[in-house]
Amino acid sequence: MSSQKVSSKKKAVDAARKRIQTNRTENFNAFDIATAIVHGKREELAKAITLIESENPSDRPLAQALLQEVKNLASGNETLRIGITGIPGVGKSTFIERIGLDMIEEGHRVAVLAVDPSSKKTGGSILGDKTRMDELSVNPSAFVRPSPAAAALGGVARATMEAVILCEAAGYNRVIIETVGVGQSETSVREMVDVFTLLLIGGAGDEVQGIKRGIVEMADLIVVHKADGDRIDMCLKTAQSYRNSLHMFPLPDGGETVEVMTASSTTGAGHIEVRKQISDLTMNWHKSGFFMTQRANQQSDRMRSHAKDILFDKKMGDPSSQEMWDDLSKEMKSGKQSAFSAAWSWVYKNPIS
Ligand SMILES: Nc1nc2c(ncn2[C@@H]2O[C@H](COP(=O)(O)OP(=O)(O)O)[C@@H](O)[C@H]2O)c(=O)[nH]1
Ligand SMILES: [Mg+2]
Repeated sequence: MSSQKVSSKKKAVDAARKRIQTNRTENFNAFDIATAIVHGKREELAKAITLIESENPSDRPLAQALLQEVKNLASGNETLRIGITGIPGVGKSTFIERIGLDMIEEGHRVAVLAVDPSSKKTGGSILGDKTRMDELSVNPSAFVRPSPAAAALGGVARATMEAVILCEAAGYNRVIIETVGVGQSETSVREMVDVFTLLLIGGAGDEVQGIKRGIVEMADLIVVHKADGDRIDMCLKTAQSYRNSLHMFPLPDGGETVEVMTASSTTGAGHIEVRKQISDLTMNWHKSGFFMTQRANQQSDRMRSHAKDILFDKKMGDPSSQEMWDDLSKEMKSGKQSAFSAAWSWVYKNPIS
């Protein structure tokens, strides 16, 4: 190695060492919490998730420092993020409990998170009924976290994605996210998982299930659920009709056919097949490179959305901007300006010409 190269390498090492040292002193708490998380301390993980869910702006610097420390320390082992969606009552929680326990039996560690933007309104959470995940939530290889209480979907989605990162750093190599089927929440979960699974009820049409066509198109895998007892035939028929209609859709970006399967979480029927399909999809995506491409694209999208938030907050931080916001907002409400033109004027301090 030339002496020039040696000296530039030494400089890089010195710089890295200095960075670590400053992080240790300035963000001592973050470093300690991150270390505890990486060592699998559940209590610290739960506390850290509470911190990242906080809507208090003064908690953000520590939350960000913590996420950065976790990133520096985490092993980077392979993980899989699975999204489960479907209308309330379709059996998502029951399905997740069974698939979670089966994954643990296969040697995985499983974290379960929820995206439920309605939880603040109803005062509850979709995972609040722990009886449905009572076995999983006490399993030492599982971490079950109820929905964050943040009101706006944006806040819930950001907190959930950050919770995924923390759970993975804590060694949970399978992260399952449950979402209620209300409009935008599916889209935001789609953007944070590798495999997006839609649960359907046999015998009920799309309209009855409140399923929008767009959601069917987002799915990597469809499971007609509660296929047990006298519902089996109906579920098989529903599965067939979805298979027929999916022929008309283009293949998803990953290039793999969307399988429509039937399963019961009461009897366990179909669960082996569902797990196999999830692992086949993942394996094929790893081979084709789609797995990493999708994650990279998801990260770029998040960077963009963080940048939007940061820019907005930065501008709002200026008192004169805030005043202007209030004035424009009054004008808009009185019908003098459209929402777009008010926003434009606020950003450019000039009306649209
Ligand atoms: N027959 C049958 N009932 C189920 C199955 N899975 C869940 N259930 C029942 O469906 C109801 C709703 O389940 P839950 O998991 O809370 O649904 P979620 O709202 O989608 O999370 C509960 O009463 C479950 O016991 C299943 O595979 N077969
Ligand atoms: Mg549920």
